[in-house]
Amino acid sequence: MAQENLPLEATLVLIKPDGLSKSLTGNILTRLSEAKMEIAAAKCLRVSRELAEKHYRDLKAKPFYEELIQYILGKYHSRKKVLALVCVGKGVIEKVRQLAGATNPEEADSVSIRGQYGRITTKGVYENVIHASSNAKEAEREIKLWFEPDEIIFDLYPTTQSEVKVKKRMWAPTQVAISQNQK
Ligand code: IDP
Ligand code: MG
Repeated sequence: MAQENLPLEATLVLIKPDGLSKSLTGNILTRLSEAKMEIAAAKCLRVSRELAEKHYRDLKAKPFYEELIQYILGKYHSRKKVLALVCVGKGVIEKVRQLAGATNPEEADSVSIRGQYGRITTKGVYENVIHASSNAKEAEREIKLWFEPDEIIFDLYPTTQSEVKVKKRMWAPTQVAISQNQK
């Protein structure tokens, strides 16, 4: 199908802890931008167990589930974080799946991101560098799970207004040395 006829879509991309540990961020972002998709949101975060479980809720019964959760939490890597992106473009869901390659890195096309940089660990985890939403329904669910409306530069989905009283951390009015201490 010609590119112009494809529907405008949004997809969630995660550069997983192995991708960050292997310094693949630049490479992956280059591939995404060369494929003419726009980054509409990005953040680097430590994944909580709750978020990991919600993200992988459909895989709970799988034998590799616990290892998968440990993997996305960064327990097996020096970089205990994930880079989460929302990519927007025509036919972007399938395009990013193609760039990512097959789930099993040993079966993935050798020029795909997973084929080039993924591996299967001795524990049997598919360390496949990148997550990409599999269809429009999943993309919506995942984007809403990882991002709040105001973190995305486009209004992708309908929003509502609600007044909430929240306690949140603010910058303290002092100047101190940068700390990488974990919370
Ligand atoms: P996908 O990431 O290609 O959409 P899913 O089936 O949604 O594949 O699985 C989510 C993640 O779980 C995969 O990216 C991979 O890290 C891991 N995974 C999937 N299937 C297996 C498996 O059979 N063994 C080990 N890990 C797996
Ligand atoms: Mg999937």
